[in-house]
Amino acid sequence: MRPVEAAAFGIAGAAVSAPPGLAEVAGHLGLPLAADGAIRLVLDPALAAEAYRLEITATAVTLTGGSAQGVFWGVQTLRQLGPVLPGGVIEDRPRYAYRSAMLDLARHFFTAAEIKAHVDLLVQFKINHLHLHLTDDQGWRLEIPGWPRLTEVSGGEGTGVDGAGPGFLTLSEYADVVAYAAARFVTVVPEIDMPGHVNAVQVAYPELTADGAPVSPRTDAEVGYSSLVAAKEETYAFVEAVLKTVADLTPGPYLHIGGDECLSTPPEDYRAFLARVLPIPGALGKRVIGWHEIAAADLPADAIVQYWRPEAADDAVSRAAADGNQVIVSPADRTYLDMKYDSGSPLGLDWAGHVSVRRSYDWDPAERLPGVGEETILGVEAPLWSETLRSVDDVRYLTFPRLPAVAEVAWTPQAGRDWESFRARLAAFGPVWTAAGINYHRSPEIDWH
Ligand code: IFG
Repeated sequence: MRPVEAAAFGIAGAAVSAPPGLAEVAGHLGLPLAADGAIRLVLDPALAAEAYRLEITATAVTLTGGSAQGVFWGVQTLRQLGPVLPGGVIEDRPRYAYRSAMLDLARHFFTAAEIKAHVDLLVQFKINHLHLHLTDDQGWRLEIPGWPRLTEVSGGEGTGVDGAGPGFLTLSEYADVVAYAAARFVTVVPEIDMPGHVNAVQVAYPELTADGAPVSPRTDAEVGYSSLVAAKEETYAFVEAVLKTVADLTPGPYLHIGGDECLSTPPEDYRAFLARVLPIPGALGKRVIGWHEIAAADLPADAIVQYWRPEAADDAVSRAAADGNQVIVSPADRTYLDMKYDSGSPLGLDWAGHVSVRRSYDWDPAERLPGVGEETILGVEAPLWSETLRSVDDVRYLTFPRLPAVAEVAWTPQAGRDWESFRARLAAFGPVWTAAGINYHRSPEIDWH
């Protein structure tokens, strides 16, 4: 922002003037509409879709966006600048197109209402994708017509790491979440994890195990012990039915098929399974995303590899990048919101070490993995796994304030980033989150207002 050019401008009591295409976005300001409103929303297709220009004088605010989405991001900035606005001009646009948060519904289920409330918080930091981890060993959280036991059994009582359950999204609840997110320019990315992390599938449908024998439900937090059977045709009937249902329900361009921690899948079976499954999202009109282990298989040209481990390098990911596959960067040692902040954190895990607010902020995705440079990176994601979560308050304790840090990594070019500047700006959110009843972690790294 240029130096203050005019006296402060008070938002309170102002009205908004907007063309018809921006009326819904104007609604997010929570101010009355008026043709002569002092806050003017303008569309300028010459700007990039997510870009905006905010011009504030003593008497007026002009917010111009490349699309309604760009104006919506400008609205978030306007809201952050607070009720009394400094004069000046901001011209802003995102570094990466894919700016995402993941929520694990499998280990602990969150309702549609809780997910929608989460979206309201994510958009304040211009996050534009919500990855929903819908299935895992402990629970299956999305109704699939024709496969009722997936939710009746594995979305029922006693499922999840907390053995709480029941919990699953009906088709209409999922559609409601997708629509709510889309109205806020957030694309839902559904994940059906396979061929590993499938104990919940095999509890519901024993015919999908190697010997057809029933398996017991699991409420512990172990990983890597389950696998679909690559040699069984029933496996692919199941996978095709599920992916078609999810694709039909999801307007967004992505379908995530997991692929992580398949420690019980022989490597040649893993590759054979992926050879048959990786093309399915494409056949359904979607782009496939997988955790980075899928780079061991032959990838469709537009497949996206999501890097998640803390190691400094991964040869298969570098090779996939060299072959032209795009990468989502979500290294556990920087972006995993389920990592403890420090040894005092009452929630979270620590297998990737402690992740302080500064550790979530002070890194460059383009320098994180050899062979994965700026042009290869589709974007950044902050996953939140729910093994240690029992409530929305728990979600918010681990999410805030590190999600804003990762969101700025995904939005702001490296040259514009600075830890001291970020921590000073973040401090202003303390009273806002407290007033909103948001259970954030009052990190000692920040001089909260
Ligand atoms: N790794 C597993 C998750 C979860 C996580 C907890 C991935 C891709 C550890 N897979 O992260 O299921 O258990 O931090």
